[in-house]
Amino acid sequence: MTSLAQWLVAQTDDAALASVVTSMAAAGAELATVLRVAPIAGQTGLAGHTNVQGEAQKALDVISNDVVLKHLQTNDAVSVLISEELDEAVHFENQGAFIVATDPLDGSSNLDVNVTVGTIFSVLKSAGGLLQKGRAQVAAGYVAYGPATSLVVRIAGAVSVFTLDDRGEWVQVVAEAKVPETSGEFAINTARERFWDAATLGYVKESVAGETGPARKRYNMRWVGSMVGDIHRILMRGGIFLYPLDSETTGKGGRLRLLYEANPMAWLIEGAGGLSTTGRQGILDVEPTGIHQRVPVILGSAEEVRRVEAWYAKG
Ligand code: P6P
Repeated sequence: MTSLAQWLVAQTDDAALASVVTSMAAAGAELATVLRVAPIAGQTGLAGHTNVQGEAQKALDVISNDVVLKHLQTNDAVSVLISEELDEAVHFENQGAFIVATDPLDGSSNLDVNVTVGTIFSVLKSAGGLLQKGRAQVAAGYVAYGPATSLVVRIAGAVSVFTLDDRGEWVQVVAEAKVPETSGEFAINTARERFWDAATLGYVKESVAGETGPARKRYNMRWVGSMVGDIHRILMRGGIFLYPLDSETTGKGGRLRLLYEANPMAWLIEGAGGLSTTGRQGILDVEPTGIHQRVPVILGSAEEVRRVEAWYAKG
């Protein structure tokens, strides 16, 4: 079985870039051990609790951010950390060649009910500055803390999947992940239907119509409520994830964050043969205006994304 270290050597001759992925993988492995026993330690996804010792409870979001920060600030290849948990970017003293943008614990509201959560990361060259289009990414990945702990990462081309073994080592389980071109599964929070635009409504109604509608195939719906959980399912067996702009999120630009949720996930999905769009343009082509900018996110199996794009093209 190929190890992460062996895979990295084959993927890039840039040892500094490889070390950034190694640092994020190490942070993920450490977080897996924390999350696995969090309920016993009296830790949940919510701040304000006191743990079994009656100590002030740090939210696991903050703990996760601290773990990522610890692993990156000791890596000379990293110059800046952008994190969902930090209002401002953290500029490290060294002049590392790379910037890391991360959501240290995406979906943390699911921790109380033991549903898959994840750590998402995006790697950019420091020379390009904090606000670069997603297409400029040089690496991206996520750790999914589920029944197994999975690391999904892309550097040069292929998207590879690793599983954390019982020795704490990452073992490759999929050399080149491929998002199936077609799918009969869509992921959207249907409770938001009253806020949807015509394109989203049209696509979902077509899908729900199944064999009786223009799609002429049966669909199923899945919504984990944790982006990493939904995206991993789509990466492994196809589907489409939609968090579109709607009448409630339009003032904020969307729900999900561009730099450390939409861009890394879009780069991974496209690297595995899928597509991504905001509905109006490719996610990876969005010109960032701020480190916590939000965007609409539609990504997954190419055929399904094209159907959504066709609805948007109708205007
Ligand atoms: P909703 C989790 O809070 C998150 O940011 C993503 O991980 C997830 O896909 C989405 O929000 C869930 O949103 O509106 O269904 O709670």
